[in-house]
Amino acid sequence: STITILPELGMAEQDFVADFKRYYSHRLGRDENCTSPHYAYEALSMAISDRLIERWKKTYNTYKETDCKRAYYLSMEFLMGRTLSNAMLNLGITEAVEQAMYDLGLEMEELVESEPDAGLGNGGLGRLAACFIDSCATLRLPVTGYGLRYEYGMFSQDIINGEQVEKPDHWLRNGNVWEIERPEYTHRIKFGGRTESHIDEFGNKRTSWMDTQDILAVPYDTPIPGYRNGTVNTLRLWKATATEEFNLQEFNAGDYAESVAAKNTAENITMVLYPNDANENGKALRLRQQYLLASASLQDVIGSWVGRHGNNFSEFAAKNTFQLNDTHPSIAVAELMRLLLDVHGLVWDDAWAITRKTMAYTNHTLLPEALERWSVSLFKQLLPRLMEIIFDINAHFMAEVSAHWPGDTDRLRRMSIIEEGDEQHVRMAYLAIVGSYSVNGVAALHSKLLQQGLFRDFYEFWPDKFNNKTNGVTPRRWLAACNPELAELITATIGNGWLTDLSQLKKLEPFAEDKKFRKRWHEIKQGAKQKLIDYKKHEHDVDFNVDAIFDVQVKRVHEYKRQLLNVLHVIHLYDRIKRGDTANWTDRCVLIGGKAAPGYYMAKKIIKLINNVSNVINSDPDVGRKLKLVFLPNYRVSAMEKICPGADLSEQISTAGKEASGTGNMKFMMNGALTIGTLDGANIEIREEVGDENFFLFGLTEEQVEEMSRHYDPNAIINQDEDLLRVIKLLECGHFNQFEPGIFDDILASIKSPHDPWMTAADFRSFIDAQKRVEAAYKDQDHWTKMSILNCAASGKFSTDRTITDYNTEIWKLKPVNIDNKF
Ligand code: 26V
Repeated sequence: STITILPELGMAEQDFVADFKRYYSHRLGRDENCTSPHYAYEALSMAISDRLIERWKKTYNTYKETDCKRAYYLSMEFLMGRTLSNAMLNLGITEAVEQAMYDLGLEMEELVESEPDAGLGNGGLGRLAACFIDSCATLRLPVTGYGLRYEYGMFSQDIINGEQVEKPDHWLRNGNVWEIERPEYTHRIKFGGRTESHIDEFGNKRTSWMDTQDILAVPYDTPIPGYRNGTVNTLRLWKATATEEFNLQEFNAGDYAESVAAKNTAENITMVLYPNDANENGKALRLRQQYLLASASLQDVIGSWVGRHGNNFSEFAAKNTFQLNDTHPSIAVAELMRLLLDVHGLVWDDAWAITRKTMAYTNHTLLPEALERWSVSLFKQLLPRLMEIIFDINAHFMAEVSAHWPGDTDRLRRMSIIEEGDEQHVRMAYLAIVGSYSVNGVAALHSKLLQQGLFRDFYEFWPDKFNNKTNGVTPRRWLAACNPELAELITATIGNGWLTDLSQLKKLEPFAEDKKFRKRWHEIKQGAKQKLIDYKKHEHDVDFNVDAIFDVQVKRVHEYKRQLLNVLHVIHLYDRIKRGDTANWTDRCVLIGGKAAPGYYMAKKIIKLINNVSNVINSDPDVGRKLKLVFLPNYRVSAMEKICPGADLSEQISTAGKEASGTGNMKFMMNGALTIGTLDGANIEIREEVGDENFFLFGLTEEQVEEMSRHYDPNAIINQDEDLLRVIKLLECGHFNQFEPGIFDDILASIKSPHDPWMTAADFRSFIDAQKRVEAAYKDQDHWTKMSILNCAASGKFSTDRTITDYNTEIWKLKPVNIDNKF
């Protein structure tokens, strides 16, 4: 055969194939008798990973040599999903590799599908971290992600008898070819023990933290390639291990089993991701996780600082900045103080000045139940030295506040990092604000509400600290990789500049008027819908209809996100069919997916309701093709990659003021879905970008929600709305739970409660009306396609390249670093 040179691979296809074969047969020990695609996936990933390593080392060394300012993204969650396709895309070798695999008789899709998701996150916050580090590498910014290497990621969701059943996600069972263990960068982490103080030779108080039970944090690094630019950044995840394989003392005393068991206690710390995106209050293990992340990451950065500068920290803040992904890693504020004071001998004022110039904090939620508070007694027991430092920080801070507002004791009480009460608590958000130079929200409305509500006192004190950074998503994964047909059409139309400058999608706008272009756009959308059907067919016994509106809501299940409102609309449509009110009907297929926190009773009830309603509707011959409702089990990153290209309508229907930003809304928009949504989070900015005529707006505004909550009367609303009354009556008479009496009573009660914070009944009518506008619009397919194109064309703002550029110019102030290389 002839030699095919694949320039993108930097080598001949034959050589790449030889690498693949060598890994497959020699490293993995498989041959043609092996039927599992997993090993071919592994061999291929190893061959590709080889192509990243040189660039990775080069990037690492360049950062070191140029001594550039660097940023560290501290996050308890990195919801990475799969790596293979993304690595190929960013290296620019997708087609070459596909060709090579094809020539070997292997089905690329099968290999890609055999990679497990790295589900090391709950939802929006974790996925945002993953998109951020992709954009940092693409923008050539020297940014390292620091997180935890959970042995078990986000649970896998089964639906049994309509209910969520959680299964542990042992994602590392078959190894992880993308990571490299680096035991040489292990750090020691202290827990427990006690402190002792003395006065040093210069009259400064010095404290030792002693008699601690230590564990080790071992880093595992994953390469993060930029988009075709030679940069390969690092995601460093910590695994907890025991200090010594065998505790010799106990071993010699004959307690062999005890000493091995101690290893277990240590390794438990990074065993499992907490699967809650709201309250998990007071769990000691969670605090241990947080401290491990903060301490190991800071020791890592300070360790290399000291290696170069010794104990001279005068330039530390100028060269290093830490972005805290919510309050989860905010104990880093106190840990940096401890390291500077106790380990490196700085005095308080110097250490504090450095800390305050080094830390930056992002808030991701206004929900009070998600705001972290730790009981002082637990804190003291687990981290006595850190607790002392927090009290000291607070004392200094309280003095600052009283100097500014003398005699205002109420303000002192309100702003104190320590909340008084039956039991004292540490308010982690306040620690983060006091200890950092930047505080940001994740969408314009959210940032405004932080300033006027939750953090009002702090905003008054330090207005300049506060800023907004509207979220985004990476267009590589969320358009180029997940929707190659659409990406190809876009590139053929406007060139490929959009991949690194998403604002160029604007150039698509005039093509909305081009009939041929619209036809192609529509074909691609229909193709994506068909693919989604094919992918779901084997799981669901449902007769999908590719011409129906694909109406999609996928996200964590939470009352504020109002999956319930969505179901009420579906029940209303069903009711219309049953009573024969189907003139001018538009067929609709409603897809809902998402996980509930295992302890979240109402969220689990909502999942059960969706499944029960789905069973009734989908099996009713009167309904037929007019309406389908499907619950998509085990929603995760790799599922969204298949779902978002096939969506017509994106449901973003949270109660106004409750969704900080949303990012699923952006993925759908980029893929040409239209949004039905409230004036909440980034929806507001999406609507601003695309124009009201291309967006289905409904619902109360945040102010109206606030106002109405003072005299909310859902029963009056229900009684005055015949359609809603009928829906409620269908639920009340047990139409969807004939053999399970009473199971939806709590849901009904929540809708009817004057204290329902989510105001589901209040927005029902407006939602139904907006859905009617959707149906009318969908009838004119050509016009719908126009709007679909305009949505994609207007999505440029929602690239994390823009978000990260904003973080960098306004907060981090890093210079891009060019990695020159010969590859
Ligand atoms: C809180 C907790 C509490 C303790 C247990 C574990 C845990 C895990 C996560 C959280 C906070 C979740 C906050 C969150 O995910 N916020 C979402 O952030 C997205 C990215 O900024 C944003 O788009 C969503 O609107 C917001 O809900």
